Amino acid sequence: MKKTALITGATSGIGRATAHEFAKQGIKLVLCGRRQQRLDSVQKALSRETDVHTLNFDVRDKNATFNAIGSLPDAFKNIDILINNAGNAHGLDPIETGSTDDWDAMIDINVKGLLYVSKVIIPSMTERKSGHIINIGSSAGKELYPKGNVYCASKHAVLAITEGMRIDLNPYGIKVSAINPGLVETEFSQVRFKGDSAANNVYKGYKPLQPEDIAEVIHFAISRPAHVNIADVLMFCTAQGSSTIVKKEN
Ligand code: NDP
Ligand code: 8X3
Repeated sequence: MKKTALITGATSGIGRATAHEFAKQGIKLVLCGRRQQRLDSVQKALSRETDVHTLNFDVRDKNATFNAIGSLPDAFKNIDILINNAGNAHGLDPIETGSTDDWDAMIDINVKGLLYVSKVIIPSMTERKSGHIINIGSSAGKELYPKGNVYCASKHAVLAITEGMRIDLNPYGIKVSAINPGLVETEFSQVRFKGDSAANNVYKGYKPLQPEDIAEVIHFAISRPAHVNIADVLMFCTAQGSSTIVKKEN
């Protein structure tokens, strides 16, 4: 039987590339995001390859998240694979001048949003004693960098939650993985810098990871045999040595 995957943040970047990768493999898709036009266009692009259902909700809104996922039609409601990908950075400021609105956004989306989505889906996995949850963490979840403070904290939390899930869901045979990329060329920096031109320089002078690179590794993780769980992956582009070391051409 075809597996069903729910991907948050499927309107852009890593989530959208993962939707394309999964569609190639015939995996049924529940694609989530807030931008309806994007959801419609991804659905249109992939419907020839697989069955696609879209859900428009903001992961910060607990009730909207519960209602949207709770409304899934029978054909899509048994989620086998959950990709907790929705997330972003807001601002790059030292702790003493950081904006509390930015802090709220990162904690609410990257941490609480991931928990809300998981909260609705986990019961159907524990009931069926199967499932795979992949949380998209970051190299920022393993290593701090200057001005990364709250974004890094949110991704450290994602890694702690991933380990906690793996321990608590162990009796049910549910796989839990974290995929942690370094610099990936997506809309991430446009969001972080709020459209400021600083975003344009982030991926210049070297070849960053592409969203498809992450999607391939996510697909590798979900396609291992039943006894294998890829628990944690750290991915950098070749030019990146650490969060603060990137070899750039002049
Ligand atoms: P993008 O900005 O390209 O994609 C972010 C996705 O998250 C969009 O589809 C967006 O959809 C969705 N999203 C954002 N906020 C919300 C919200 N409040 N409710 C619902 N959906 C939301 O960035 P990436 O693809 O790069 O980011 C995906 C994940 O990868 C994030 O968790 C990020 O932290 C992580 N990551 C990114 C790296 C990078 O360098 N790019 C490196 C390491 C990790 P919409 O706006 O339609 O709601
Ligand atoms: C995104 C990678 O280095 O911009 O999580 O934090 S970084």
